[in-house]
Amino acid sequence: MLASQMEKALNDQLNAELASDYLYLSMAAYYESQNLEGFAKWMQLQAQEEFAHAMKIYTYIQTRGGRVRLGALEAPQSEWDSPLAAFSAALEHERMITSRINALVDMANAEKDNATHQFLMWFVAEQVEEEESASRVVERLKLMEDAPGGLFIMDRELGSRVASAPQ
Ligand code: OFO
Repeated sequence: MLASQMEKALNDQLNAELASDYLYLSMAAYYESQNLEGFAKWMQLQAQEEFAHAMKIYTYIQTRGGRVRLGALEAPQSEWDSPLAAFSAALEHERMITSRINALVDMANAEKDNATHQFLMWFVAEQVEEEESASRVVERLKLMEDAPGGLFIMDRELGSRVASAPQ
């Protein structure tokens, strides 16, 4: 059985993952508007991953006899100054999610909730990947800021992303 404080915090994280889904879908739409379809596809797949993260938490709350309660989602930002600005915002967002996950781990430890601690370890590892993949794109975009041709090469590369297998 989940302690009520933990249940509430996991529901909040479920909401944050759905907000991530919504944000990345908004970024996908922004890249579509810039005719960067590869970037848009990357963001659409990222949005799908975020939905899968949300469902992982949904299932865990249910499995532990908790109650899922969905909260409101704010409208995400829809415009950015440049392709780099949007990806930098994605990286910042992932850093924020990482700190949320770390706070959840601290709470699970404080409550001696070993099952939730173990559950969250998947998210700890996932956040390393999430930050690394966003950061790699940001760094490359910075390098090619004065060479717009590079943007189209990157667009092709990002468009080759494939959906990751459900975990
Ligand atoms: Fe769910 O990892 Fe991104 O936000």
